[in-house]
Amino acid sequence: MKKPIIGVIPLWDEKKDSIWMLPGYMQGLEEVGAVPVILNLTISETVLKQSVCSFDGFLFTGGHDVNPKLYGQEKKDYCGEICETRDLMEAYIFLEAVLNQNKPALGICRGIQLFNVLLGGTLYQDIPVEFPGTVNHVKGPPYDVPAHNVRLLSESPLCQLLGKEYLEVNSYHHQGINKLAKGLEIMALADDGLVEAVYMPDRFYVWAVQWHPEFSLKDETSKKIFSSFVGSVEKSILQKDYI
Ligand SMILES: [Mn+2]
Repeated sequence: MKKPIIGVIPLWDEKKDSIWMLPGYMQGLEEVGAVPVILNLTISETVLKQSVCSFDGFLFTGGHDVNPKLYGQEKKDYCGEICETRDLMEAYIFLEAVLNQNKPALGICRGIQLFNVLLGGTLYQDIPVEFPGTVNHVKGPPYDVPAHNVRLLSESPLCQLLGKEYLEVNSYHHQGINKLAKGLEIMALADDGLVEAVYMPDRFYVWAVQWHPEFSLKDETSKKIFSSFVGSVEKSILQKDYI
């Protein structure tokens, strides 16, 4: 069988005027049987339209803060840098590929925040300011070590996948979900109540996590998350072939 080809949203370095990529995203996908391809950072509708058709699934990577305008708020001083091109490009791909064509998608860090905003939810622009609590979500390097616990909701597909109720995760995010969007269901919560994983029950496969499995590829959990995504992409290809 042809390996699934996954479009990976590029990272953007404004200072270097460069797109770039963390190898963990690519390795994480490749190790479980996919062919990952870094997309161009573009808002060309022609290119995006063809990308949506050509790729079997999409990985929404970490990165810049989502523009608060998209959830009806002014950008506060403590909000981080934004990347308007990413906001536009990812909104297009999410709408066309995920919502209209039901293609599988995995969101990581910015990915979970973006999905929530595009579906009508809001974010904390800075967790330490707007949602201070007992859990440190903004842990510095090294990024592959656990930072805090999450509780997996027992009926959630993530809990079923991992077969446990508690998980230690890394944490390298200063924003997070405030108002949860309609259409998303919670799969994991931190001890302070912050949403750490979600999915869309009415889509073939849309999962997102607030932590970084791409930094912890040696963990079985991270491998299982990438594997469940790529497995669902394979299944979606088979289903289309039979229709
Ligand atoms: Mn966290």
